Amino acid sequence: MIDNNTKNFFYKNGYCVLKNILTNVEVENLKHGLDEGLKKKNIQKYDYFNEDEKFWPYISNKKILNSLNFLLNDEVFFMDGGFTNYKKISKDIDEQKISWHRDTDTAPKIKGVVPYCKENNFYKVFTVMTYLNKDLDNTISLIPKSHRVEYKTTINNILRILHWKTRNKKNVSFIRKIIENIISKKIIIQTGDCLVFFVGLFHKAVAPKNSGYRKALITRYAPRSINSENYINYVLKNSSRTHYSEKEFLSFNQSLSFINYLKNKNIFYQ
Ligand SMILES: O=C(O)CCC(=O)C(=O)O
Ligand SMILES: [Fe+2]
Repeated sequence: MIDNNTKNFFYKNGYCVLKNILTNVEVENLKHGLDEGLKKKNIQKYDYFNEDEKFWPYISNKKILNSLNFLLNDEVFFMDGGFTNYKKISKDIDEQKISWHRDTDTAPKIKGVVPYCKENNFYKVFTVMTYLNKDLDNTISLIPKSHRVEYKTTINNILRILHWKTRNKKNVSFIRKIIENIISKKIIIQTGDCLVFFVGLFHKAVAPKNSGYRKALITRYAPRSINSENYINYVLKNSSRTHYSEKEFLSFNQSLSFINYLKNKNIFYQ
């Protein structure tokens, strides 16, 4: 399904797109599940997949798991994930208030540990994202190569910090636009396809041209390594996300059957 060129691109740039992972029917079912789940709770973002079996086959989707295993030359395990249903990200919010983030940003940086570690020059935990709207252009902005430790000392990173520091400063929006054009790349993800990226890669949502809710499934996987240990024991502990094997998590509805499901699919991290 994916070839060695894609693999090389992935290590070099920090991301790749897995084509044709979901059928139209699967997308529609997931979209329906997401709507129902969120309506019940009246929220826009939800982190507990355990409560809704409809998402379990997606988490253990063979095409995704095989692709990740091929990309990493290793076997991956499920780390965490959730779904979001953001109302139109307005152009105003996008251009003035948002700058790029890493998916490890919920935890404070620790030298040599987060978002890198002494053993690798990138953090070996991965985000898989898929969008469920057919009516929106699901655009995401990425900073290629920003997953690598060398990125810290580049001019590109200085420009990124400037962009971050000038959030909400209307009078420099022209300069911010120029920085965007220089350092980032916008890609549109088609429904049915999945974007995979290193959690250390800087990314940000881009306002769609048309309006609507932006429905996304975000899951994270990792092979067993010092980084996955750190991710579970440190990053997730410092974020609003909870690891599914924790005691607290087990008190949630359906958690035990979810864990058994993951064990059965050989993606339970223990
Ligand atoms: O919706 C998107 O495109 C990005 C979402 C994201 O990066 C996140 O929730 O961490
Ligand atoms: Fe993110």
